[in-house]
Amino acid sequence: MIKIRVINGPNLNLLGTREPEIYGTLSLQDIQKRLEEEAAGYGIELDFFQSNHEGDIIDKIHDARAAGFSGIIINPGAFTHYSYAIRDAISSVGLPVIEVHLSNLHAREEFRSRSVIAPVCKGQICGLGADGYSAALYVLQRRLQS
Ligand code: CA2
Repeated sequence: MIKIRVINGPNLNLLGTREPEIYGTLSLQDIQKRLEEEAAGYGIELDFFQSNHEGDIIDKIHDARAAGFSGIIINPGAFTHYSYAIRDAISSVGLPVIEVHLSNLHAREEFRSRSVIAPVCKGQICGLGADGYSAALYVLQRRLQS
């Protein structure tokens, strides 16, 4: 069975508690449940992870290949804009990675429109709320199952 790892970065554990106009009303647990249902429909196993710590996120990326994952969906949170360490981990893992953001990075503060992660990913989805995760899962399963 194909396995996909979903990694969420700092502060995303607070989803659904504040700033619903930017991030929507779903909690991270809601998003996880939805994605797990969709993954089950595709016959895919999902590992859903959130951390506020850069090193823990890097460890999950490093470990993904050995643990049998075929692809990664990542919302690196604010690390998106400055973590060369996460970027290096992604470029060394040798798995397809899709970057997802709930909000439209290009409609916000200028610093958010730059991702240091996007160049080492297959693609970036932003501004579509929780549907962005579903879109990333759809694309990965389509590519991995063909
Ligand atoms: O739009 C996204 O998904 C972001 O990755 C979310 C990050 C932000 O730093 C990125 O620029 C874009 C922040 C997530 C913080 O989420 C909160 C949700 C509710 C209350 C407080 C924070």
